[in-house]
Amino acid sequence: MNTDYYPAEPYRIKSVETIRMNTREEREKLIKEAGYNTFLLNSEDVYIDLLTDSGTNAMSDRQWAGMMMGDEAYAGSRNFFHLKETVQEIFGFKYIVPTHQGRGAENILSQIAIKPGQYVPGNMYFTTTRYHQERNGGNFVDIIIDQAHDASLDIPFKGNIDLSKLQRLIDEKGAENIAYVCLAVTVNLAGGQPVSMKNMREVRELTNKYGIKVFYDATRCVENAYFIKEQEESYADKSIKDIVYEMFSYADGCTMSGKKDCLVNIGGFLCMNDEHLYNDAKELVVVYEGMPSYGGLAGRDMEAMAIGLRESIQFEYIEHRVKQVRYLGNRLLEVGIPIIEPIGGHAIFLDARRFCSHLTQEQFPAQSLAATLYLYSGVRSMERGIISAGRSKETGENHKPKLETVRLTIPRRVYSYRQMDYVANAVIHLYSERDRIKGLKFVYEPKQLRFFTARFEEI
Ligand code: PM9
Repeated sequence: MNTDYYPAEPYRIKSVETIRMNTREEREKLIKEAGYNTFLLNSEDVYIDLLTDSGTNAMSDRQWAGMMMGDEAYAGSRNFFHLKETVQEIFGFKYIVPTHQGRGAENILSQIAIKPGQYVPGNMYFTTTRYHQERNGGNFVDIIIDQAHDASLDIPFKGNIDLSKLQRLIDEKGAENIAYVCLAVTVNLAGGQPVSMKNMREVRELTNKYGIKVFYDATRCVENAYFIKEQEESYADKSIKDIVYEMFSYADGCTMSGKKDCLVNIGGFLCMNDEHLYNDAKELVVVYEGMPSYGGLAGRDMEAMAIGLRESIQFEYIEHRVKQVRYLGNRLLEVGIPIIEPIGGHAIFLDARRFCSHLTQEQFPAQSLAATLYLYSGVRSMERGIISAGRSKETGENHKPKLETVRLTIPRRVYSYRQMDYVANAVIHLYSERDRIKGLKFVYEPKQLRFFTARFEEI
């Protein structure tokens, strides 16, 4: 792999948004007021915003032009048909139900495809996905390969499903008690790690034997396709479009947060091939989102999503995207900063266990590291560790994930390499003073998805 090659931006900039750096004294006050939770900071108080790559994309001139072509009819908008044709062509599914964002699709899928008490195996959990599965009586079971939980292990396709874990679950619980396999491409909380085509094919073969459905979380599927092209034998000469198509040929459907790989600021959808499931989904989409031809979105948003999806499968775009993330990661690795390896598709994950080795996991090292990075530099990041993992629905105890990380998430087409340098220098400086990072405790703990709104104070 040639990691030293960082392509220049395959776009030029015609609209800019000014960002401002505040003082350390101001930030000290602001992060305290925000309860040491970076989600509770105002965006205007942030210099470089790496909280998330969700909905933070810069849209192209063509997407903005498409916004002006919005057909805002209540039913049967032409933009829906454009989106439907685009998704059918790129993913190959028969049916598509638009939703306001990814979790809208997860809500509907979980309700129509899970019977209370059933198991939902997946390649590591995602917060909103698992929440909807559990809310509908499902039991999430992590069947990702063990190596995915080891931050420093540098092996390809660390998002793969462990087929023996899946087989064991089928043998122990019975195929009829498995709602479906939820396969995320890429795996966000494992560090944006991809799944190989071989693994997707094998999961399909195994589930076919038992008649078990497979739904993909397609959120970052184009990034996954890039890794397949770069690292999997026999895919080097295939187009990203062909790789994406083959990936989804091994699935029965998918949920999609368009806010990531569809290059938009809002939107999502649910896809499937099964007509009965589609009819069930249509009945629910009118309850939670809107007509099946808009699903909580304006016509213009569906148009921007259709155009963005096509742009995201352009090789020049996705190569630059993945390499820019890799640039930041390699700057940190060069000087020995502990991060999840290999570098994934959408973010760099600082390994807070090693970064803050003076703190225990119960002292919330990743939460504190994210807050302190903001204090030092105005860079906003996000905790992805014990706080995000939440509590077990059975025991009420904290889930204690092996990966205790801070995510520096790179928005698409937004920041320059020079801004990545600023971030790298800030992290390197903080690393040299890491023993000053203090532990935190809850002062407010929400019952669900607590990372969004929890508040903390220093121990
Ligand atoms: N991901 C992220 O920042 C935004 C919510 S958490 C701050 O990573 C996957 C793999 C996601 C995801 C959102 C969703 C939900 C599903 N699957 O945010 O509802 O990364 O569009 O999508 C976020 P929505």
